[in-house]
Amino acid sequence: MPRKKKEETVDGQTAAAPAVEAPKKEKKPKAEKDAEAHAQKEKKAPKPKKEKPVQLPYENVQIPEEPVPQLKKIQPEINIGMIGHVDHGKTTLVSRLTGKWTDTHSEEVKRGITIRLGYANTVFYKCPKERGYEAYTSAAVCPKCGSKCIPLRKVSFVDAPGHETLMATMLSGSAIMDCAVLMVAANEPCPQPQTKEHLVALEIGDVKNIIIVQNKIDLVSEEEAMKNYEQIKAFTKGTFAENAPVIPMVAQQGINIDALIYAIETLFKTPERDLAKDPIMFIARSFDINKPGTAVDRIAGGVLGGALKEGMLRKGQKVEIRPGRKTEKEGKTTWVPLATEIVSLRTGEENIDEATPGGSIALMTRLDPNLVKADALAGNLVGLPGKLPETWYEFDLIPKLLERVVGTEQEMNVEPIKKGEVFMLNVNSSVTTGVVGAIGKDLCHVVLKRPVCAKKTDKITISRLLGHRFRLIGYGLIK
Ligand SMILES: Nc1nc2c(ncn2[C@@H]2O[C@H](COP(=O)(O)OP(=O)(O)OP(=O)(O)O)[C@@H](O)[C@H]2O)c(=O)[nH]1
Ligand SMILES: [Mg+2]
Ligand SMILES: [Zn+2]
Repeated sequence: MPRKKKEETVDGQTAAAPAVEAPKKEKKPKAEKDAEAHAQKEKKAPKPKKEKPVQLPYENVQIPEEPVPQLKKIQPEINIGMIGHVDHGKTTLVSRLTGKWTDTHSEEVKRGITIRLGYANTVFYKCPKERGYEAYTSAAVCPKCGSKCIPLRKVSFVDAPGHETLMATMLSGSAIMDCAVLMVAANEPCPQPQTKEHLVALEIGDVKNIIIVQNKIDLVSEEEAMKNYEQIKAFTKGTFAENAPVIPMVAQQGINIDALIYAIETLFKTPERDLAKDPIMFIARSFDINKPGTAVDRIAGGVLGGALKEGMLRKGQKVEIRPGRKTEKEGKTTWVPLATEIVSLRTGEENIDEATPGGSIALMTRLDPNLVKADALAGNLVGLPGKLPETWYEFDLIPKLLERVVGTEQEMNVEPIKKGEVFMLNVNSSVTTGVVGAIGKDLCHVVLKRPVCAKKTDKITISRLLGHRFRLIGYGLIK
């Protein structure tokens, strides 16, 4: 049975949307979920079989001497997006794969939806005894036979929100995704509006390596599941997702999770990163870690959390933050770049000396903690002094519009751009709004509310206010 549609709005994402009290969705508290998940695991895992001398199914696999070799790399190698329509099971699947429930924000728990981007890492392993896809797991000890597994790779999931008002967040997440899993719930007709809108966002962002998960097959008959599968195939036909595998799953119970991990390990290769490039980090969060009343000489500098898009960052490096701090001078608002130094670097719970792209990282800096409070620097970029892309307060945009608005319940045609209309623009994990000024042939002038840093080759996604919500209508390049 399809779930009731959620209609709440979320602050900061839809400037013009009225704030409506959110209906609560019954989502189980984490502890209960974990306990359930655990019980489920115990039920599912067959008793370890008696060891008998079997021929190894893979010639190259060596059963490791104890202890099992550990992965050398502390940082995840790849960012896998988790995308799709609201409620289709993205966070549930991430938690199944990583053991982490990423919806921890109090609003998220209350509303039962994802609001912020969630990051969760895991290591994928291969059991030396199982055959084919059944050998793949995210457990160090094989849940099927109890063997010690061989670690393959550390990966990071970027869990995007599916709610229609949270496209800005999804778009900032897509800026760091290397590939993605598209979740489609089998108990609703496919495609739902954000199934389409997220797929378009990936296409614009050039994230073209995807796997489709057909989730919640426990809620439908085999016949309905097949009908839904045909809908998925018809929907992706002719798009970049046409040949993506479709894996039927019950994320809640981890059914077919081995097949998904196998597909990820086979299809989502670690991207080759050019570490010699100038680093660009997207700031997603910024905060002050000092307790009130900390002695002046013990105050720690501001902390910046986010993801490295390209290049490397090292401990001790001098860095610049752009667009920087908002300042008012003689009635004029400008943004001034900030300069600081990386005191230390962390990924997950571990300190590292240098960071490469993959997963989320945190930089401890010498910034005045007052500058970073309450995510004040979210949307900024970190890079080497003088090496970040230009800061734009206004620009001429060459728009490439879609034919149809796909994120609405009823698709509609994308009307031409009008002078005076307000756009939401996303680029490099940051979001701003802009007002359209003069319109020329194949371009329009846009004055931004907050400046953004972008190269001329960066695609800037354009969303238009339709009704109360911003809907993706295309992208543009700065002329
Ligand atoms: N029956 C069934 N329910 C599931 C399955 N996977 C997830 N659910 C339930 O579906 C609801 C939504 O799951 P979430 O993981 O929060 O969905 P989501 O896609 O992350 O939602 P948003 O982040 O808000 O877009 C929860 O109540 C889950 O327990 C499944 O395989 N079968
Ligand atoms: Mg979620
Ligand atoms: Zn095994």
